[in-house]
Amino acid sequence: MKLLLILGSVIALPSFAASGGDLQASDLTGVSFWLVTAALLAATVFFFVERDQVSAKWKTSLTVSGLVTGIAFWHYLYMRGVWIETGETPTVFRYIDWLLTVPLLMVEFYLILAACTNVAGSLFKKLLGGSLVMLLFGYMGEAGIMGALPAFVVAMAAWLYMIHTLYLGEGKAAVSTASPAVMSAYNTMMLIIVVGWAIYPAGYAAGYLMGGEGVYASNLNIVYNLADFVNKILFGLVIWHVAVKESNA
Ligand SMILES: *C/C=C(C)/C=C/C=C(C)/C=C/C1=C(C)CCCC1(C)C
Repeated sequence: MKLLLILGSVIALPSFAASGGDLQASDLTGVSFWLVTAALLAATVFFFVERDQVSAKWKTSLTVSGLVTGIAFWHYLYMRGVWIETGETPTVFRYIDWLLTVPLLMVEFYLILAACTNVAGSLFKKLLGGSLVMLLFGYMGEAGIMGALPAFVVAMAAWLYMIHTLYLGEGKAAVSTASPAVMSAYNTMMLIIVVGWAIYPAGYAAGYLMGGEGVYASNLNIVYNLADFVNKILFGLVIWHVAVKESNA
C-alpha cells in the first residue's frame, strides 16, 4: 500500500513535464529518450518490489538501485521534453541527474563489497572524489565554461583514477577474501565501470571533439541514453542477480 502511494506520486507529480505530443517517428533521439524513460520507471518498480526476495544485508543495495533509476526517471521526463520541444541537448538536467546518481552508484559499489567482506572506508571517499572531479570537468566542457578538450583530459584522468582504485587498490584487497558470488559481482562491476562507462566519453568525444556541432547533438544524446540504460538498469540487474543468488544460498 505504502509502495503504491509512493509510486503513484512519482508518476503523478511530474506529469506536467510529460509532454511529448510532437514526437516524430523519424526522431530517433526522441524515441530513445522515450524508451529509456519507460525502462527506468519499470526498473524502479522492479527493484523496490524485489527487496522482499532478498536477505536483510542485500536490501539496501536494491534500495539504492531503485533510487538511481527513480532519480533518473524523474530527470528523463524533463530531458525528453526539452529535446522534443526544442531539439536542444538538456545538459543541465543531465548533469544534475549524474551528480546525484553517480555518487549513489559509488555507494552501491561500496555496499556490494561491504556486504560480504571487509572494505576500507577510504575506498568510498576516493571513488566519490574521483566522480565529482569527472563530472565537474565534464560539465564545464559541455557548457563551454572551459575548452572541451582540456576538460575531457581532466575528466578522463579522474575516471582512470577510479578504475585504478577499484582494480589495484582497496577494491582488489577487499574482494580477495570474498565469496565466489561477490567475486563475480565485483568482476561485473569492473566490466561496467570500464566498458559501460566508456560509452560516456565516447559520446562526449563524438559530440564535442570531432567538429561539426549540431550534427552530433542527436548522436550525443542517443549515446548518453544508451549508456544510462546500461549503467543504471543493467548494472542494477547484476546486483539484483547476485543478491537473489546469495540470499538463497
Ligand atoms: C548514471 C550515470 C552515469 C553512470 C554517468 C557516468 C558518466 C561518466 C562516466 C562520464 C564520463 C566523462 C568522461 C570520462 C570524460 C568526458 C566527460 C564525461 C563527463 C562524459
